Amino acid sequence: MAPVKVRLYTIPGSHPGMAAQLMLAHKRISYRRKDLFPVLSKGIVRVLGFPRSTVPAIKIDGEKVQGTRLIARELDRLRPDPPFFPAEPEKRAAVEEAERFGDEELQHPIRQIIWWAFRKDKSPLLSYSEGAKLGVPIPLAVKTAGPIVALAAHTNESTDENVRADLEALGGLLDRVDEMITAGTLNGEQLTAADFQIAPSLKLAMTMQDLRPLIESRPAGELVRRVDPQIAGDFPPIIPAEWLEPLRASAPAQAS
Ligand SMILES: N[C@@H](CCC(=O)N[C@@H](CS)C(=O)NCC(=O)O)C(=O)O
Repeated sequence: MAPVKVRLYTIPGSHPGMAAQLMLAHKRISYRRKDLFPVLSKGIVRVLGFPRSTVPAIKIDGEKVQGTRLIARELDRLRPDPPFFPAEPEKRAAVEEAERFGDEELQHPIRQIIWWAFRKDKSPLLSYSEGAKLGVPIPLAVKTAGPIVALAAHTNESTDENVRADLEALGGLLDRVDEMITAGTLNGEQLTAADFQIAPSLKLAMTMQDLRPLIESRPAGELVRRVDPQIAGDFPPIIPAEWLEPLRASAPAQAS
């Protein structure tokens, strides 16, 4: 296998960024990681020549690949073993649908909720920056993060109204994850691109003390423990109790 030179551009704590790191590790591809500041990342990845403004973005031997789903396919092409998708067409279609769900339906509400929380309270930011390589002292970066947090919350439309709606819908999204686990599409014998897509979103949500107990006891929590996305952070309770009511009500009954 010819060695490849891989450079990953991400943001500390980014859940899709963690998906890319998990996929690279699964394929045993070594890479150099460049952490970017949220919001500023948008301009930087464009200046680097990527077609869109999002991370993860990777350069593989100079070739630019952006977005978790494209990255999964490119890594699978480069290193077919272990595969990210089942060979059997029906099973592959189910995994691809799970991966799409993770990317298009689960990823963004979690992003909106976490930026909403940081806008209310920046003090937990330091815990999320563990291991970050931003090129400046992390305590300084955190201290001066106010405008970046405000902009990130604004561009992600992390309004009270949207976050309340996200929390109302979250129980249904978690049910979908649990169903896909029960069906063997997620957390099956071999981990797939869908597991690597979904587990980091769940993990980021579980950094919030408000959400952690409502996820960790589900099958979704088992998936997170197995995949073990390295997203640091601990957010003390901040979500109004009434906003959590629908999610609490939708939680599966605990076995006694
Ligand atoms: N859903 C895409 C995009 C990921 C995404 O939106 N990443 C965020 C950070 S978590 C970002 O780069 N936001 C900047 C922007 O929206 O321009 C993927 O899975 O690659």
